[in-house]
Amino acid sequence: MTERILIKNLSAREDGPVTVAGWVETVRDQKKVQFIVLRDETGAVQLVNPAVRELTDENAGSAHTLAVTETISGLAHGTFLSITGELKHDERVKLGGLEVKIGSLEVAAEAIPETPITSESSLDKRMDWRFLDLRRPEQNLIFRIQTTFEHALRTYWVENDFIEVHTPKLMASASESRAELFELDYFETKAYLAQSPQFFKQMAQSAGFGKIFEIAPAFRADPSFTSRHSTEFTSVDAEISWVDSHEDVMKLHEELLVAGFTAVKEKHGAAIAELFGIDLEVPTVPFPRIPLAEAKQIVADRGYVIPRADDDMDPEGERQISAYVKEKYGHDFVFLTDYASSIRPFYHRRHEGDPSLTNSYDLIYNGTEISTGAQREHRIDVLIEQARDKGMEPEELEFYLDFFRYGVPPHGGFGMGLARVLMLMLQQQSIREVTYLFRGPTRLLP
Ligand code: AMO
Repeated sequence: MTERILIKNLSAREDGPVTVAGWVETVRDQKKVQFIVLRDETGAVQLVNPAVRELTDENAGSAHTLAVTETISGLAHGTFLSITGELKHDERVKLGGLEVKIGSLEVAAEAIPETPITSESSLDKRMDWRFLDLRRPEQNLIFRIQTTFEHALRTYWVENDFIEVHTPKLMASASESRAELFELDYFETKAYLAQSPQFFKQMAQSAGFGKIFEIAPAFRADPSFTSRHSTEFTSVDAEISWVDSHEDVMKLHEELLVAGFTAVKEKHGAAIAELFGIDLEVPTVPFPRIPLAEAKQIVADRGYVIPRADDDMDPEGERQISAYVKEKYGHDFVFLTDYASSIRPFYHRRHEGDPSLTNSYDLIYNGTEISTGAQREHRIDVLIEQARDKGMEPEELEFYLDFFRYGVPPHGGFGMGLARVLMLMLQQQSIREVTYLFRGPTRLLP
């Protein structure tokens, strides 16, 4: 293992010998001196080499230095190298106030000189060369933030007695709807890629697990090319027993988000401000809650009429209601609640006195949906009736209905798109920017 010092730790070290390793960001090859900006996963540092261009009588012992100079002259952008040299703090150096004078240099992996992408390249082109695109500090930060965010959620869950489950992604039936379903050959039969862990989250309630979570891939055969859809995404899911209504699920949801945002702000707040120009806000609880019907009215009063009146909020409606909530409550989040049964899946519990409405919500963050949650229907006879009502044959759902035949306590939960949270948190234009490797209708590579 190369003994190396992370570049971010150099500033705290005293002047003296160090080894650093990373890839070449720039080379300035001047007549008398050469500069390399070397980057690793934590930062960038200037390396300097007094150029020895030819061997003379005076520098007869400098064959090694001559070789280093020649190597640097031939370095391509992106080449991985490690160097050992002398660290020197010098406030005149713009980059971090320090530089390392190269003693020895080892090229670990050469890059070909043609750079396929530049800062001007299109998003699609950058996706073609994602591994190079990911070398940018902004990209590196995104995945550090994702790590911190997920860790904070897990810490919350572990401290609150949740069990982590890993549910299968190969299924015998659809989990959300027959639309947007990937079907594949599975030996003598067909299988489907899980659109959500929905049924297995609910199964855990019958298994007596009480509170569970999962962070895992979900698949949707969605042919659209929007900035917020992918055919494979990471779904953050939780499900808990003994809820009285969707209100209990919303409480859990907002507490979790506060835990996640607090951790991200603490650890990366300064870097987010520096690289994205954003002063990240940790949301306050409770998040505003607005019944969907009321939200549509608010949006209509602002002059935007959702094209199909009985439909879900559309993207423009989501932007409008978020703008309203920001103006009125100064909040970036809003729960839209009590969706119509007609636009919700059969497993959502309906209102006691009004079965046209459900105990459900969507969570909107800065103008875009990041999550759906609900109390579930746990009474088998009502559940079967609701499935029929949606044109489903209970026979197709036997394995699922069996959970309820043996008892499932009242429960509820939510599913949240991880990339959507990151995209909106960091004000990115597309989930492609915050997805390690995006999958869409025309993208299966790299
Ligand atoms: P829903 O279908 O609304 O609900 O999905 C939950 C959340 O997952 C994210 N999401 C997506 N992200 C990227 N690309 C997609 N194609 C995509 N589709 C969904 C969104 C969305 O809000 N079983 C329910 C959840 C539950 O009730 O527990 C479900 O899957 O952020």
